[in-house]
Amino acid sequence: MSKDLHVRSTDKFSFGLWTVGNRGRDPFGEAVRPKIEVSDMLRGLADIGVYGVSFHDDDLMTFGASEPQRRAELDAFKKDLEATGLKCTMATTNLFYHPVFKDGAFTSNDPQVRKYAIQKVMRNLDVAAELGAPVYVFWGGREGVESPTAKDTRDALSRYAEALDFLAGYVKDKGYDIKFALEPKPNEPRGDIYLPTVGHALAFIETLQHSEMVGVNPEVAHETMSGLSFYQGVAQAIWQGKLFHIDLNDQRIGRFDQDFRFGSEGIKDHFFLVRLLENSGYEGVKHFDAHAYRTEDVEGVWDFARGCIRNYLAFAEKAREFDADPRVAEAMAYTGVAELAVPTVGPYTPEAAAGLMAETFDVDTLAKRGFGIEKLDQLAVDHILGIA
Ligand code: GCO
Ligand code: MN
Ligand code: MN
Repeated sequence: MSKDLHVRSTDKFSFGLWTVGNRGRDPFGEAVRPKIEVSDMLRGLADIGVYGVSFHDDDLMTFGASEPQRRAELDAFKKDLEATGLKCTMATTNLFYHPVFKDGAFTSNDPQVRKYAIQKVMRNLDVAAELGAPVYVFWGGREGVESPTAKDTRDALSRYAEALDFLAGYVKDKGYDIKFALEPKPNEPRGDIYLPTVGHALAFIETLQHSEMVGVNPEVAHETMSGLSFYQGVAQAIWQGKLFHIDLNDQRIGRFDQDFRFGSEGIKDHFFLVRLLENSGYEGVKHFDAHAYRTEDVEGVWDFARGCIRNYLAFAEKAREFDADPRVAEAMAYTGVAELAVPTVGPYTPEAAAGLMAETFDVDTLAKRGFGIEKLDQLAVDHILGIA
């Protein structure tokens, strides 16, 4: 019989409306399942222990609708949130679907499109504030090029930064309690997307006027598409105090953006990722940005959503068992994990420099040390496989 795993009160799981709402459309084929009404989605999510939901402006309010219609759609959503007890944990803008964004939004060559994009975000920031969303995500799927001749990348990045500075100014001016999280992706839909990886985004953020209110929203699939270690990207974001949100899903390396159920592919990677999130004190939501296989009907969508949560909880449990295993503590001590937490030489002073110069190192003896990492890593594998 399958083991029961329970959502803990500290588990803040969230789903985008577009994830369970995904109808299985792809570049080669039509929708394969019916639309799930937002109210049914929220009820279904609440039933499986979800804490919050996120939305694009157009998921909630019909694109181009009149003010009264937008208001009615928003009010209906607020009612559903209240009825289910779900929080609105993140908001974002659809700056990719409408043909107007075919050459980009903040980085379109057309200044009118750029202005329109910024205005679209401002309108949805008002909605985000009304719904109490603490994080606003920027995923620039159309910000990029196929041909490098089409844009000077330096100009594009300047316009990107200008838009974010302007929008941060708007949030501050309005007194909204909202932080921004940039979501990197290397390609798809554009041939090349600006800010392709967590590293690019972290460096770019430092150039922004209000960099303190801007962090990252890394996604498993996106770093994996780049052939990078998602774990290392997330760990560096945490180290820099910039992990404001996270998109959890799964992906095989070297493929198109697959958005698989969390924990269904990269088992070892996900074990270490969940252990990192659990042990680092990350307090943000655990946001699933994935969708069910195209083979699924609505029932399969809920199997998918339950699977995301179940896998996270399973990895969290495995990580706790791993960390509580005395053999792991012993192996870690042998490997010297804690030794790396000790400063090497401390801050520079002329005395410290002189002291270091006076030391001698027995390089041959140092070189003989084995670090015992095979043993340590195998313990992790044993725990993951349930044979520890
Ligand atoms: C993708 C992205 C999107 C964004 C979403 C929120 O590859 O399509 O992951 O799902 O996360 O638009 O900004
Ligand atoms: Mn994605
Ligand atoms: Mn995403």
